[in-house]
Amino acid sequence: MIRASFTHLSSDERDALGAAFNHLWSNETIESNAKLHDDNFYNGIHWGPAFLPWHRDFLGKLEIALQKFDPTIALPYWDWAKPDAQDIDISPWKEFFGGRPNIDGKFDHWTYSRNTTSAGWNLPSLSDVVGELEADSYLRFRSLETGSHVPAHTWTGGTMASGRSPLDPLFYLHHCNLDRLWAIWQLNNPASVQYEHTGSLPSDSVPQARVPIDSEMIGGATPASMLDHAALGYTYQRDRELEEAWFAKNGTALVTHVDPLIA
Ligand SMILES: [Cu+2]
Repeated sequence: MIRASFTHLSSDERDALGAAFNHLWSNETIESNAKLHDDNFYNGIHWGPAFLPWHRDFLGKLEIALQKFDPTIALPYWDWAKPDAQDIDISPWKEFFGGRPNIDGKFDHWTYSRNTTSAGWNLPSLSDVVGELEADSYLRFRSLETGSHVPAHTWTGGTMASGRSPLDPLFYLHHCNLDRLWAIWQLNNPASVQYEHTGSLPSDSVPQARVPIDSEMIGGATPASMLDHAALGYTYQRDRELEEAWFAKNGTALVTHVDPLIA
């Protein structure tokens, strides 16, 4: 499956995605995701090395659940560094996610809330993303947990800024974009150590998130089993704007997708 940018979905694809998400709301998968995430918020899934592989596993399980309902679905990503993705009260965001008041979207009956304004937060820019992708080690790259990861939660506000953030469908598209950036970092740094639980960042405040590569994270997956996204059954769409922004700054090529034959 190829995970695409939300803004690139056709209206039929959006309808299918909305129906599948609503199925997971009805069967309480969304509620159990919110509970799992909230219960373990300070227990090994954030503020440490396991942040990226744990969320990759969490999204992978969600995507499989969506596909059980409709096998044609791939989880899309919220490419918040692009100008057409920085306002959720315009099309196609509004009619899907309901905008900030969560009205007239596909999830009006869900129980998440959002702030009425961005409260002064800005979503990351392409140049912020390029800067994060310049990291020369897993340790430095995973500092995006306190970088690009934060604004989509706080800019959206409400439920998204809480431990129960998986109650807002935007959560999954936001984390899908982070997962995509991790995949891009991996594709461009194949010679780097791909995961290390040693080494620390100032934000490493949860010892349980220092999961060794072959040990189980919350939910049972190991970091090792999460390192090859293509082996997990999905890839990402090519991102030419990001490639161009990288080239303009670094003068070298950035690979943004696995298969150069797939545009
Ligand atoms: Cu999280």
